[in-house]
Amino acid sequence: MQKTILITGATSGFGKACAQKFADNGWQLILVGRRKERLKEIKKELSEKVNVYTIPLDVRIRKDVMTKLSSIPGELSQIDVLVNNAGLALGLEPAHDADLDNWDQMIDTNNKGLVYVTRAILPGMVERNSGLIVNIGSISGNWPYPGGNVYGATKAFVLQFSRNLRADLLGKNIRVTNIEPGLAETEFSIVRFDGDVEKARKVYQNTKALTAGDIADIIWWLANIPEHVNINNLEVMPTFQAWGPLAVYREE
Ligand code: NDP
Ligand code: 8X3
Repeated sequence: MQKTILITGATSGFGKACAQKFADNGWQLILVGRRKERLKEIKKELSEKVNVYTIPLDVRIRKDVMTKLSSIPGELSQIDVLVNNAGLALGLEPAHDADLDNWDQMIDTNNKGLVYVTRAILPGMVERNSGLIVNIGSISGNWPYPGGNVYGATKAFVLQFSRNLRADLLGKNIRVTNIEPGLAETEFSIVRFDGDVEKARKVYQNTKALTAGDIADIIWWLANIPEHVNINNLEVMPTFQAWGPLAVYREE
């Protein structure tokens, strides 16, 4: 039987690359994102290969998540893999200068949206006693950096939520993996810097960041390892990224 993957945040970056990877391998796709035009374009391209169902949806709106995800057509409703990827960072200001609306949006998307989608899809997986949930966390959930304040905290939540899902699902044939990417060139920094493409470009300048395809390849691998193997957590950085020393403030 043809397998089905549901990807949130499928209009760009990791999510879009993941849609392409699974379509190339014959999986049916359910693609979620806010930008309808992008969903339309991706559907047009990928439905030449596979069955594609798009859901224009803002994952922050609980009622819409529950309604739209419960009305997926029958032939697609048995979801084998859920990729909770929709998310964003907004701003890089220190906490005392940060915009509270940005904080709200990150928490609402990266955490509340992710748990709504999980809660909508998980009962079907439990009923079928089968499934894989891939949550997209971040190295920022493990390693603090200036300006990472709420964004990093939302990703620490994703890590702990993933582990707690594992605890709840013990005895069931359902796997949960938290992937924690480091520097990866997508639209992430353009969003973080409110559309400032030049500032975003500098983040990836003169280095070799991860690509969206690298993360899609990892998700494909996770979907294909034996069902009795659960990768709990997978932190992945570009070779050209590592930790610096701890910072020490010194008076002049
Ligand atoms: P992109 O900006 O390229 O993609 C983000 C995706 O999330 C878009 O498809 C966007 O779609 C979707 N999205 C954002 N808000 C919502 C919402 N409210 N409802 C539905 N969809 C939403 O960035 P990435 O591909 O890099 O990011 C994907 C995930 O990876 C995020 O969770 C990010 O935090 C995480 N990550 C990114 C890293 C990086 O360096 N790039 C590193 C570590 C983690 P639309 O706007 O159409 O709704
Ligand atoms: C994205 C990686 O280091 O910019 O989650 O926070 S980082």
